[in-house]
Amino acid sequence: MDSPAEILTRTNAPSFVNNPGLLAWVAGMAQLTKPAAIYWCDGSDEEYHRLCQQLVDAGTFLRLNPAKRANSFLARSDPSDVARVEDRTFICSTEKDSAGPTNNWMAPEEMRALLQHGQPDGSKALFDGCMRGRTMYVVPFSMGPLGSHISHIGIELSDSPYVAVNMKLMTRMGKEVYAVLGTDGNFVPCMHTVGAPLMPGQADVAWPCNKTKYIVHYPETREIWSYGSGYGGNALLGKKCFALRIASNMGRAAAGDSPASLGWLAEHMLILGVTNPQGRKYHVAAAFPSACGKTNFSMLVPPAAFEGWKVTTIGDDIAWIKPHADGRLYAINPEAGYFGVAPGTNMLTNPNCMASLNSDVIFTNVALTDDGDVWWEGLEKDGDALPAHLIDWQGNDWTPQIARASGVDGKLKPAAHPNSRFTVAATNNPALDSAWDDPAGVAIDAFIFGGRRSTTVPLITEARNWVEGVYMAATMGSETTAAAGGQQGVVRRDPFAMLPFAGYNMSDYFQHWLDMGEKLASTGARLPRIYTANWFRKGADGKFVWPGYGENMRVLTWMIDRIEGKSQGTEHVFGVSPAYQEINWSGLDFTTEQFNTVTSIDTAAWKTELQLHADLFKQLAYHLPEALRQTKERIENRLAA
Ligand code: SAT
Ligand code: MN
Repeated sequence: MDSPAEILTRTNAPSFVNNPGLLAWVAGMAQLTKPAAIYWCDGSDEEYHRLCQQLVDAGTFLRLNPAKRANSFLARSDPSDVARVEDRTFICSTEKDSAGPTNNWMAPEEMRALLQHGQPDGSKALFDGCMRGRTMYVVPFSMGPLGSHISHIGIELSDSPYVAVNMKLMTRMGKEVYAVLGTDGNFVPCMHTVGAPLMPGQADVAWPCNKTKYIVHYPETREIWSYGSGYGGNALLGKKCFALRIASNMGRAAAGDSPASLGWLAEHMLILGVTNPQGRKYHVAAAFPSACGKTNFSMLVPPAAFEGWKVTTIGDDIAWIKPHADGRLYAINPEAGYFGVAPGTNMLTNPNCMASLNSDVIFTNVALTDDGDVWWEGLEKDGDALPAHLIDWQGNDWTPQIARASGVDGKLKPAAHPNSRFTVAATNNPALDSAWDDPAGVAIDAFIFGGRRSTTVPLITEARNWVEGVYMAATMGSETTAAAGGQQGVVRRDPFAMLPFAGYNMSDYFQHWLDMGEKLASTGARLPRIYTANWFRKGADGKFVWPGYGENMRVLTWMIDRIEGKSQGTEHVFGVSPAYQEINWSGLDFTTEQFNTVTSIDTAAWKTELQLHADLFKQLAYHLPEALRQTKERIENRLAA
C-alpha cells in the first residue's frame, strides 16, 4: 500500500493549499479510498466548463440546445437514486439521547468500523478502496459569504464530478476558501463517495451509485460521511448535512450553558424581503418541508393589484439566524444557489424562477424535448397540449399515448421524475435581494411555519406569543412529498420542517428555540412574530381552494398589517387569523364561502389533531420542554370550552 507521503506527492496539491491539517486529512482519506487521481478544484469558470464537458464526454451530462438554453445540461440519475434517503441518514453522537428519537442513531465506533476502519471479523470498511479507478475531487467551499464571521468552511472530498460542478453553483466554491482557511483554520470534513469503484478495464456507467447507502453525521467531531448516493442532499454535503444537521449542532453548542450566550439557529427556511410602495421593508423567514413551495414563495411576484410592492429573495431553503447586539435576529442564506423542484414550475407559479433557468443550469431527471430543451409536468400553461414526444427522465420514449398506457390510477406516467431538480446560481435570479450576500444578514420581522395539509389547518394564524408560536411549529404536520424516499401524501409530524434535518435531539432543539426567545425578551428585545400557514387546504371536490403562488402576497400583506398594528384579526383557540375584510381581495374573486373553507377551525378535527400532538410528545418525552406541555393543555382547555 502507498504511504500517505507517497500519496501526498501524487496528489500534487497546488501552492494555494497551505493548511497542513487539510493536507494530512486528504492524504489519509486518499490512502483509505484509493482513488486513481486527486483533483484540487480551484472553482474557476474555466474549470466548471471543463468538468461539464468531461461529464458530457462520459455520458453523465447531455448538453441542451444552446439556442434554447445556453450552457445548460441534463443529467439522468440511476432510477434507484432519486431523492434523499431518510431511513439511511444517521446522527452518530456518543449518546443515543443526543440524537433523539426522530433520528437514526448508531454508536460512532460502530459506524466508523463499518465505514472507515473495518470490522473485528476482518470484513472491509465500505470506504476502503471505494474510489478505485476514479478521481477524488477536493472541493473547498464556504457556507455564507467568504471570510465573514458568520460563515463556516467545508471541504468535500468526492469521487463525483457531478457533485463538484453542482457545488460550484450551490456554494461559494474555489481556491479563495484556502486563503480564508489559512494554515491553521478549521473546516468541516465532508467525505463523499458514490460507492462504485472501477476495476481495471471496467467501463463506467452514466450515474454510478451503490444500493447500500449511508448518510452519516458525527456531531461531536463535526464530520460528514456519505456513501452510495450521488443525488441532491445525499451528495451535495454543504446543504442539508452541513448547513442544517451539523450547523444546528454548532448553533446550539454556541449557546452553551451560559445564560448570557444565546447561540444561533440553523433552519430549513427561505428568507425574503418585502417592500411596500413607501419603501418600508420587512424580512420574513419561512419554514416548509421539502417540495412544499419554498422556492416559489421566496421568488413571489405580487399580483397586479399590489402595485409598488416588491418581493426579493435572500434564500430559498436554508437560513442561519443569529441574535445581534440590537436585540434582533439576523438571517443569512449560507448557500449561493438553488436546488429546486422542477415539476410545477411555470410562468404562472414562478416567473422569476423561469427567468433564472434561461441559461447556466444543471437539470437532473427532467424530460428532454425533441429540440434539445427540457420539459416537466406543470411546465405547460393550462389548456396547452402535451408535447407529442419526449425522452423521459429514464431515457425512454414518452408520448401521451405511452404515458396513458403505462400510468397508474388513470394518471399519465410522468416524463420528469416528481423530485426532478434544477441547480442554478442565485445570481441568475432577477428577484435577488441586494443584501443576499451581506455578511450582516437581514433583520427578521416574522417567521412562518407551514405544512401541506388538505384539511384542518387554517390559511394563516398568528401566534399570541413566542411560546405558542414555538408550540405550533413544534407540532406541525405535513403530507409527505417525493423529496424523500418512502410513501407520499401521508401526514406526518414535521416539527419546524426540520424532522429530517435537526442534527440533535428534537426536544433539545425546541428548548433552544424557547431559550432564545426568553433570553432575547429579557433584554427588552422585540421578538419576530410567529405565523403558521397552510396553502394546501382542499374543498369537497378534492381541489386546492386557495390559489397560492403570487396570491400568497395577500396573506403576506395581512401579516405586515398586523406588525404595523393595522389589523385586529379574529382570535381563536390557538391564535389570531384574519377576518375576511382584512385581506386585500383586489383583482381576485375569492368568496366568503371559499375563505371559510380555508380558514374554518373544525373542533372535532382539532381534537384529533391534538391527539397527534400528544403522540408526538410521547415520542419526544425525554427533555420535552414543560412549556410546550403546558401550552398544549391550555389549547385543549380552550377547545373543550
Ligand atoms: O435533496 S435535497 O435535500 O437537497 C432537497 C430537499 O429535500 O429539500
Ligand atoms: Mn429543503
